[in-house]
Amino acid sequence: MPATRERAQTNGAKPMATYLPPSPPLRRQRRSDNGGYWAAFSLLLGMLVVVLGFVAIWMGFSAHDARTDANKAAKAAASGSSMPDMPGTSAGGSGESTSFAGQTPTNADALAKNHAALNAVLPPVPAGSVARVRLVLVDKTIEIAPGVKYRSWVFSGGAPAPFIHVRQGQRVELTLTNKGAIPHSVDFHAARIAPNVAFKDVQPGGSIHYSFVANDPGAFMFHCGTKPVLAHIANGMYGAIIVEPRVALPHADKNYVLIASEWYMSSPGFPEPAGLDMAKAQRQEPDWVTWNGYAGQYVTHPLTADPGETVRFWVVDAGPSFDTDFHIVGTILDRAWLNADMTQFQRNVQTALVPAGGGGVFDVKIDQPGLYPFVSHSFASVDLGQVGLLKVGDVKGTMSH
Ligand SMILES: [Cu+2]
Repeated sequence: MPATRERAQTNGAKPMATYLPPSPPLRRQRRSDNGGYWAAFSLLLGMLVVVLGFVAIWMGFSAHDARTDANKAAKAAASGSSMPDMPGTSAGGSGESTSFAGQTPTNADALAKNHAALNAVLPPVPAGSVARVRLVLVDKTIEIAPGVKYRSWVFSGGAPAPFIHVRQGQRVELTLTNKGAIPHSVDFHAARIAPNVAFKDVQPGGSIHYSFVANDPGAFMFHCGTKPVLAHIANGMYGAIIVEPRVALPHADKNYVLIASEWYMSSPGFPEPAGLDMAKAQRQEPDWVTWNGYAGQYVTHPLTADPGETVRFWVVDAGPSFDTDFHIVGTILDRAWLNADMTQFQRNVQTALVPAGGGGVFDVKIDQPGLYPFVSHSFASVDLGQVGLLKVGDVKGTMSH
């Protein structure tokens, strides 16, 4: 704003400087031009008054705008700091949070190697017409990057929750038990069900049961839907339910599930675990972005395939706020079921959008052995940890992208 004001004042002043008469070279000439000179000077003085008047009015409006902006900011900060008392959550709201992006302990490489990467393989579909799903909510400290600990709220022990795989037409019988300290709930995107009934809050110690028929095939998110939802998802309360189409898809040799999510931290996460920085989450300034909850885990422990195999990625973006621009370096997605619409696919897609709260299914068939990074091609996310490797064939070494 100061720059704008300066520009406005300069613009206002310039014409006046331009119109000021030059010093007369001769005294006689000056005398003879006296009347005209004073007339011009009076005119210019009048113009100056008008210009300054406009500047004053403009500055008045600017000051008003600044006050409005300040009030808005104060209100936003207040809403951040009025977070309910929730374990593991830092209210934030100052707008001055420190970034802990990329900060790991000095022995991070060794820790990354020793870390057991989350098994990304899609589990089998349970037999029969009913899939029973039991989710238990717990407060738990987990690791989200090498040596970086986070006080999470998670379904059944992890962020993401264990993958759920059902077949189209199966009835999902869901039981949620809340062993956490505050109310939680579960919202299944694969369900067509009254959310005020099924997705309602479950008090600590309580349970809820509901069922739905998984009539829509695709890769779907589920998450805690308790307010503020931003905090509950950011704290790790999300997972994926894969609904296999009734009519078989083209054959795939490998099926992997990838869930994208961001982490917003109140501290570096070592030596003490971090909690949620709600102000960062509101500003969408994550410290880490991950595949399956842990930064870079499939760089150290790549997913694998043999040359010529078809690899299917079931990708869900849990957010809470970032989209994923799914891309595999060194190849092209042979089939892309965009938005997990399993009725049709596109061929030969370079990058596919998976929106926050959405899913997509992507096939690649890679003939040439090598290391193929899978990323969100929104590269800030790669920088923050959302990168993994698909190792095709028996190749040595690693790479990051
Ligand atoms: Cu929750």
